[in-house]
Amino acid sequence: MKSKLILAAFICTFALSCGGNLPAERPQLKQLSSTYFSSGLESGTLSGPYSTTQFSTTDSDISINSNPLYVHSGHYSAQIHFYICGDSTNPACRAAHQDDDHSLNIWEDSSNPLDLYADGLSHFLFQGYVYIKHPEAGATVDGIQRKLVYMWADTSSPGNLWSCMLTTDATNGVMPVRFVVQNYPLGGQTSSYYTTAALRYNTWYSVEIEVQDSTVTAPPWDGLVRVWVNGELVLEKTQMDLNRGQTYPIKVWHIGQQVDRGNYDPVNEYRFWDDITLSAPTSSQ
Ligand SMILES: [Ca+2]
Repeated sequence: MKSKLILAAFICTFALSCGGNLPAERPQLKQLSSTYFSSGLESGTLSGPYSTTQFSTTDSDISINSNPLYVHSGHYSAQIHFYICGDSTNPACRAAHQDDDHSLNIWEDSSNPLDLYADGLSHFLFQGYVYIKHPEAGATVDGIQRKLVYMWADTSSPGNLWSCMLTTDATNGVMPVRFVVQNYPLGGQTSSYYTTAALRYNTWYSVEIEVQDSTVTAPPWDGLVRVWVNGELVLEKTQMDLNRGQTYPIKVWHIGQQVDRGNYDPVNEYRFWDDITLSAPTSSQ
């Protein structure tokens, strides 16, 4: 109990909004009984057992890892390498403010050839385990924004878009995790964000994100977000205008995307994911 109190105090140090009476149980999770996607990467390839196409398999910076140091369970995990060189005189190092985008992708969009399931989910639970390896020697450690999971409502219809994400910054080796809502997927206006927990390098974390879109297009909103880290509920926001008054559900989950630097600091680091699951209430099918 004492450790939980310490954790809660630590989380509230970073939190913009600490809910106070967070429920001990997670009844909402039990309702999310329909599994749309689940993989522990145990096929040993990026063509997971549930689909040969949902994972990005053409990105040379994403590979299968078999080093047990970086496997959460079983024999394999997914490894993502983020790299941006830091020489301002070398065009290959690109801009000072530069992102590097790599992600495992789960698609739920009938307009996309990778789609296998429904045309988006308005209520879902994403679960996965992430390990952020300490940046390699010579690479910058702090000052990097790292998106963990970037979720988009649509990828093809400007004006019909919204997105949300779990992202981190880094200071002195600590990475506060923020849940962010945007009204546009690609660098759009950030409408709200909430700090949740803090991660450290070289540690596996269970990350769970429940999102339920607002069912109305005008206030009072009824959107819902819950985030758990290592099973602890670290964010619960209700009555949210999540989907910006629109009715478009989330259609793509970018897992791992991205790193984003603000200057010419060199980026060279690895991130690992394992045991990824996406589920939804049966009624959402
Ligand atoms: Ca595994």
